[in-house]
Amino acid sequence: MTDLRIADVRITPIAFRDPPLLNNAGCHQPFALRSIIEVETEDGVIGLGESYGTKKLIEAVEALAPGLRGVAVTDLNALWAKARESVVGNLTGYMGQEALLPRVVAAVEVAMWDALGKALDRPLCDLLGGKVRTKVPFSAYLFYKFAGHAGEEPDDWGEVLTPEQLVGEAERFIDTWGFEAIKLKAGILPPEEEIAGLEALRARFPKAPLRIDPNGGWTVETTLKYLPRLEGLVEYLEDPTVGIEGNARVQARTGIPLATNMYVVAQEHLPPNMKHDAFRVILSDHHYWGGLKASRDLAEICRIWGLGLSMHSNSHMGISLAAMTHLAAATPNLSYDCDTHYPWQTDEVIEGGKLRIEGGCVRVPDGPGLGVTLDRDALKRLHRNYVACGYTHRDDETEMRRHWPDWTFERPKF
Ligand code: GKR
Ligand code: MG
Repeated sequence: MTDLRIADVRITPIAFRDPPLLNNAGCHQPFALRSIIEVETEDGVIGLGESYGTKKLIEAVEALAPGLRGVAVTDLNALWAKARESVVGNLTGYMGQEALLPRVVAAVEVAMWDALGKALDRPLCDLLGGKVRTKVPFSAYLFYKFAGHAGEEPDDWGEVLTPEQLVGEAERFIDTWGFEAIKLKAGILPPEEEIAGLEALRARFPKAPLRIDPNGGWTVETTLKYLPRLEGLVEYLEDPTVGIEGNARVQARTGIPLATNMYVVAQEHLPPNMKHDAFRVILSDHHYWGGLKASRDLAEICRIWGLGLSMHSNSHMGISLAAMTHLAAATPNLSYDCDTHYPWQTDEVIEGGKLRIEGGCVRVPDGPGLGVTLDRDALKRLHRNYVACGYTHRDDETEMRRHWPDWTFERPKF
């Protein structure tokens, strides 16, 4: 075997339809952005990755790409070193280099792993430590939503703003995909209404593990006020309020584990988190933790320090889902069902269409590497969407005001 050196790195931005889902930052726009990364070796093996579709990320990967020529696909140290030079040297802006660097590394790193797996004819989970499970459980990710995008006809989910509508959404999720755990995205309606929604879900699904995620939308005082109704109702409470210290004040008053994908998002946040005992569950995400190797390292840190581990998501396609599934399959101490937005997306960029979710689980794809192949016609079509929609970043706040003109972003809000 050759030493699998990189000949070329390409990134293609794409956009796909996304429903008007609500969160503390506003409303999803009609199109979600993503990018598809290809790492091609000198032997012509092509590894795939998927990441964010923001202009900053795309420009950063494009700036890094030429410097990766000749680097072995196994050389993650070289990837980090070159990314550190490239990102620090060339980019500043709203997304600080600390946040951008691990995102840029992750975007390319997954494609390097995929190329290695394809060259060795081994599935990725074998290279990440070995498969401890053949299928990975995901949760039903419920959102409040508008009936349709501003100025458009209602979509086939319709409006979800009341407990009854929420139960209807959950029924469809569970009937179609068989999920067991249920997550509710919160921080939009007054907490009283959202907790009533959660209680309605409990009444309809007495055994389902439940979670609620206000994305820092509640004050400490509001969270403390509602703790008695959440005790015994949720398996974890995700980012109820703002910051490590604010959440530590909540954690000190409850046995419900607090979980985060907002305030422990890099290794340097772990020591203050342990010091303050803010979050007892980390929602990992290889897209911003620096890739699959860094996420395996994070899992080890969680194991050593006795933290629970679950997985965060954003709107995504099947390449990300395949990477999340391989990572989860190779992570022994994954203690909760993972998040995924995948059911909300109707489009796909891989051959064969959408990956199947059955019994709430995704089977680890067969085949080498990630086990998925790029559908080049779909890639072209979704790239045309990207050009046509003209977005350069996600803007939930502006989108929200198309529906509720007086709405303002506040965190905490309630
Ligand atoms: O898609 O609106 C959304 C979510 O709110 C997403 O942006 C979050 O990053 O799913 C995420 C979360 O768990 O916080
Ligand atoms: Mg969250």
